[in-house]
Amino acid sequence: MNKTKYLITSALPYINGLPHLGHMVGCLLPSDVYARFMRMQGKDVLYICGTDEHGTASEVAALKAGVPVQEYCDDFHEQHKKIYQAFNLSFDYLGRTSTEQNKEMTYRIAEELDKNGFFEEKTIKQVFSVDDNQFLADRYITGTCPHCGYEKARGDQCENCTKVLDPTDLINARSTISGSTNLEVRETKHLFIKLSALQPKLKAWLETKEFTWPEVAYSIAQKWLKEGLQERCITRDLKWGFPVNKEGFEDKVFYVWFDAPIGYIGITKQWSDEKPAERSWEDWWLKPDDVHYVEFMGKDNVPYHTITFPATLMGTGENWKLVDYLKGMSYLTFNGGKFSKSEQVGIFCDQAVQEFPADYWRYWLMANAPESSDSSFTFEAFASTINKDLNDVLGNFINRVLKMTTSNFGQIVPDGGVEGDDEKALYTRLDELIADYTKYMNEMEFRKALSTLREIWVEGNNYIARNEPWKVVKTDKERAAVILRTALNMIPLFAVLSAPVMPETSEKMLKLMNLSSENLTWVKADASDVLKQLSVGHEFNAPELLFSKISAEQVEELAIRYKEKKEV
Ligand code: B3M
Ligand code: ZN
Repeated sequence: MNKTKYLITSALPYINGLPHLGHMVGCLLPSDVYARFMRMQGKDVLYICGTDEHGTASEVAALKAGVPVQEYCDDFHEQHKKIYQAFNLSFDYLGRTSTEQNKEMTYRIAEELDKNGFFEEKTIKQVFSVDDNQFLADRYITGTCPHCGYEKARGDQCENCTKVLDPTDLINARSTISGSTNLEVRETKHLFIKLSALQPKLKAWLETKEFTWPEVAYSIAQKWLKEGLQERCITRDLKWGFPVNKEGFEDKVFYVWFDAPIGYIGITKQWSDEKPAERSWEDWWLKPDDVHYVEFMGKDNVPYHTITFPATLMGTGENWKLVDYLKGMSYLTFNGGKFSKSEQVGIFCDQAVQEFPADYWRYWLMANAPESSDSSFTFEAFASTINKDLNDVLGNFINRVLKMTTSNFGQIVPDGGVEGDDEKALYTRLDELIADYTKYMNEMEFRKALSTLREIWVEGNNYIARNEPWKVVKTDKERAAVILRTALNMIPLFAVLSAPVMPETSEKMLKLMNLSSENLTWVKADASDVLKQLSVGHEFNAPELLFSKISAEQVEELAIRYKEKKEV
């Protein structure tokens, strides 16, 4: 693939409430790591995210908070932004789905679909709450999932089995607004997108992804196709949303899942409107040939991104950019159970960065990313990884090398000696590992990538342990200079390789070595060259601890405070 423009999107988190670690690892963080990696590879990256603001989720939340929904969204957009900054997410633009730009894109796409005959008007039966005097769309209705029996399924989707639902499917339905069960079924007219008419085109396109997409993404899409695509209702009887731009539907709004993915385009337009010097949004969305588009999301969002959104774009007949690679993630559980906003179980991202530096979370979450299956967070596992990988392996290596060099040669890269067989063996080993690491990052195999990164750090420690410079220096100062010089050169190498995952730590490592962290580029040369880049006599700074350990007492206390364990 020789495309150089990389369009990268993270699923747009719902604005209601704040994201927890599950959201962070489900789309935000892996997309950031990938975007950083691609930029370091010299690719032309546009990395887009935003808040998903329409729909009943935000209306319900605003209602509970007792504020107008617009105000609620303005406030929470800022809160989301702060959290993403604290996690060092490097979006080129963090936009919103409720903007004029997104309205313009939504209208444009809807008009084309309509013109091409992919809309159908239907009078349907919807649940109406007599006590609330309104139709209960999507999350305004709660009940038991007819597929899996989950009792808190919402009208649009069951979060337990991920099946997409219709509000009338629910058993024992009740109003989310008032709890009322005084519900009636009434008739109302809506717009549907004829997915069935788009099925052949969609199927042909999806088949080209068979061996390239992760299993979780491809199989979900296939399952939908096999079941046969139904018409999907894309309008709602609500106030909050984009009013439908079609005669006879002025009192309805578009369904949130219609305008949310269009939001990727609307947000790109927001970005290009604010930064006129940059290329226009059309370069990324309407001239697809030189763009490679990668989407990140949790598995529950996969049907919308493999079926409904591509079909929507295809139906316009315009040459829209469709996703090339879809990274679908499984779930992160909290001590084996669900993270829950409503029950306040789990760790929310704003709390997380108050407990530990962002890089601890970034490293742990990526090393344990729920890729092929769910993974579970526990404070014990978290502490163990931080203590072993970051403190004992990486931190300890850097600290020892800087200290040993300082006490024997001063705070400079020492001169003398020539490298021997052990250095050559090290170069070979590092070349192999770096090639693997780069490959895994390119393939977005994050768990494998991170375990390889760790192996690279381990090589540093092994090299020191094998060569014992603290002993050698007493008898052969030239040899000790070679060993420490080689080890010192590993610090900037490790900083570069760690940068996509731990940007702050990488910067600190480079600062220790008096090197700039601006515009870092990926390792291109062989280790034999890379490990000679620091010139003899180059000064470095006094070591400072990069990480600190998490004690067993801390783990115990955190587990109780975050309700991982019951207090005894
Ligand atoms: N807001 C669901 C979520 O936050 C939804 C994603 C939209 S992506 C266009 O998980
Ligand atoms: Zn279910």
